Amino acid sequence: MARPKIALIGAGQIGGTLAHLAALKELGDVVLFDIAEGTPEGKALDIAESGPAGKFDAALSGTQSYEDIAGADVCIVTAGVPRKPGMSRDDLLGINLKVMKSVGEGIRDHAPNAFVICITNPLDAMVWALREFSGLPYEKVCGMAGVLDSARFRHFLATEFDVSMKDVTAFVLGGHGDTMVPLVRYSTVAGIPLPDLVEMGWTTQEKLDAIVQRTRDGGAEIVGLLKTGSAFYAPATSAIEMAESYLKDQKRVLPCAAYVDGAYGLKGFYVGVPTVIGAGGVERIVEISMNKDEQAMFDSSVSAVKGLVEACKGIDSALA
Ligand code: A3D
Repeated sequence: MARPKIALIGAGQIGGTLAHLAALKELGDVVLFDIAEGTPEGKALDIAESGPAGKFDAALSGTQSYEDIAGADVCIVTAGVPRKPGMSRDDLLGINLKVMKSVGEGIRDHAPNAFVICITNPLDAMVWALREFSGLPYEKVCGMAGVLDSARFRHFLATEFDVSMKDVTAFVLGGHGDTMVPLVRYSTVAGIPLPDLVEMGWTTQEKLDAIVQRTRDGGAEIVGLLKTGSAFYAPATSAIEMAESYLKDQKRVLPCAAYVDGAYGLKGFYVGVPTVIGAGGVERIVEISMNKDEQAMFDSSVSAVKGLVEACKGIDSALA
């Protein structure tokens, strides 16, 4: 059987890391697409040359032509511009919306059967736009943010408790932005919810609150340290986890930006919710119950996402 084909649209910091991880994990052959001439070709060749020492079999190529993504099983989209210090994700809206138009049309024309994972910011609005421009089924287009935000939360918790991150589960819902909702009640160490761990004296409520805030600010913390560009190792690893679940029909329960059509009483846009990702794409949205405070945080996150989608619709008519 032929290897799956993975098209990476955008060969920048995240795109290059995605290509390396996909090759190391032998998820399939990789095509890197970018408008910057030489960048995708150079990264593809460099990673291909690491194959003998890295002990993987995967074909890698770089291109400026959408024809080369033909028949892709998975497309991961990072094309666009990342944040600079002092910028919010939302500042990227206008410029990256134009990019989503060309990328969406490229995928529509050449890889209409692909499972598409958007990473470009502002995430919840860009994945909505990408779906609109590509016209692909809603369940085949989703956004990566929740896996990353939850991974950051898990990392901070594992460090605080001095336990393996493998035993820490955590849920972060809502939009990928300052209003994201780390759900403390649904986050556990080996099944023990965080509030119980506070009672057991493993940490204090103050420390837990600080970890929640650090998770919300996780992207900005890296932007501040790097000074040019934003995080790329953890975002790429998170998207690869989603792609792998699709390609291997693992049916992992992963938080991602999914299209809501009635779930959580919401309709008509993308927002971060727990999902099941398998061969059908986003096969299911898991509806958890929220208490009053959690619901209020989720509602405010949803209204921030809706505002961005409305702003896109305004610019979108100008792009038409
Ligand atoms: P960067 O290294 O700048 O790569 C972006 C690439 O996109 C560059 O190589 C550009 O040449 C290319 N590009 C620009 N326009 C086009 C186009 N029209 N078609 C094809 N390629 C194009 O950025 P990055 O890889 O660090 O980040 C990529 C995106 O991911 C940014 O929008 C970030 O804000 C976003 N991001 C999202 C998360 C989430 O958790 C959602 C995390 C980190 C970064």
